[in-house]
Amino acid sequence: MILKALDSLPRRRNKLWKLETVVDTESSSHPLWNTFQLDLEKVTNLEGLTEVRDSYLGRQRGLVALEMRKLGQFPPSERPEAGRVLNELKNAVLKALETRQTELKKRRDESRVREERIDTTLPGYNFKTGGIHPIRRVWREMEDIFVRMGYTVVVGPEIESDHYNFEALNIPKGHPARDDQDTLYINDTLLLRTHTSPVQIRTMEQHQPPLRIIAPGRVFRRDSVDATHSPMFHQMEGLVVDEGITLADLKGTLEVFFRELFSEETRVRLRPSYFPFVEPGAEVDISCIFCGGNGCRVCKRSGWIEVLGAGMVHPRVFSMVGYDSERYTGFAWGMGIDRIAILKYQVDDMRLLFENDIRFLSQF
Ligand code: 2NL
Repeated sequence: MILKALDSLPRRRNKLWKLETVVDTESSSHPLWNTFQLDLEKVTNLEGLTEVRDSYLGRQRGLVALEMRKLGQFPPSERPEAGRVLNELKNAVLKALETRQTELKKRRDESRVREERIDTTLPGYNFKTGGIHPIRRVWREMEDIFVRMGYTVVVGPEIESDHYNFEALNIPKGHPARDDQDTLYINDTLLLRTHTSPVQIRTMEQHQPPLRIIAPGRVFRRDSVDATHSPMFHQMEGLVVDEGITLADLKGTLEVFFRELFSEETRVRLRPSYFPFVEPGAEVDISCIFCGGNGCRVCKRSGWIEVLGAGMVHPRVFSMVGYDSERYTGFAWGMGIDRIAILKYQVDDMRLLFENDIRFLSQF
């Protein structure tokens, strides 16, 4: 193998010719050499190369082997020379095949690298991520506002006793609120809580005033499902107990809360109402968050939207948890988280909140 002096070679795009092209391969003067070279030139892949190798170097039918067998027909004086030429042919063929094989392998590897290359600049797969359910979003926002005002979040069991759900809240046996029609009973004494008030009762039993707590959670009623009812919904109750707490504290607290939740313009009004566990009791309205109080479809032209029930804790409730009702007063309220979510996102059917249809949920 002879390498030509590099500077004697033609240049192409400032690059040297590939070394293979300047290798002065072994050659042969045998007539088969030319046909072999022509065959070799036609080869474009490794499979084709194997065919050419077999047809020339195959032990039985290979053209070189056939020539070897013909050696005996030469006159003895010419045999050594004919043998040498044939050997030279065989070596040249071997060498050329080897060179071509190296080239073809390299070409195959290069094209595989090209074809199988991974384009790391392509954008990734766009997979769907979960979102926060609208009820949970509102729940968190409401919690955040009260926590910033110094409240503590308390939780308790969803399965309650008759005592904590009703008795301790001044709802005696025979009271309409205890009706089997409304409450999901498990047995004579156990039931699914109908509000989160029992959590507040339990907290009062374990902590002395002053107390500032909110109790969010799932509550259950024996209701059929329709656009405005669900047997399971979410409630948040609040309770403040200290010396000198008045109804004005309740109103001020709710004003701060709703101005934070909706807008600075929101007004709050209390209308007298009745709940067994408060006295006095009130229904609380806010000025319509859609029309600002001018009257629209949502507030049914009244300018007000009812959002919760509240009142001053009944002295009997305090006595039952062992608080001195002469020394302490407190306010309490309860509101539906689902109802606030429906208002805030203008959902017209409560069932959307519980069906978990991805077309609905993915909008949040
Ligand atoms: C409503 C009414 C209300 C309370 C809940 C309460 C809790 C204790 C003591 C006194 Cl421990 N009251 N909670 C008070 C008034 C109303 O909820 O309509 N909620 C959706």
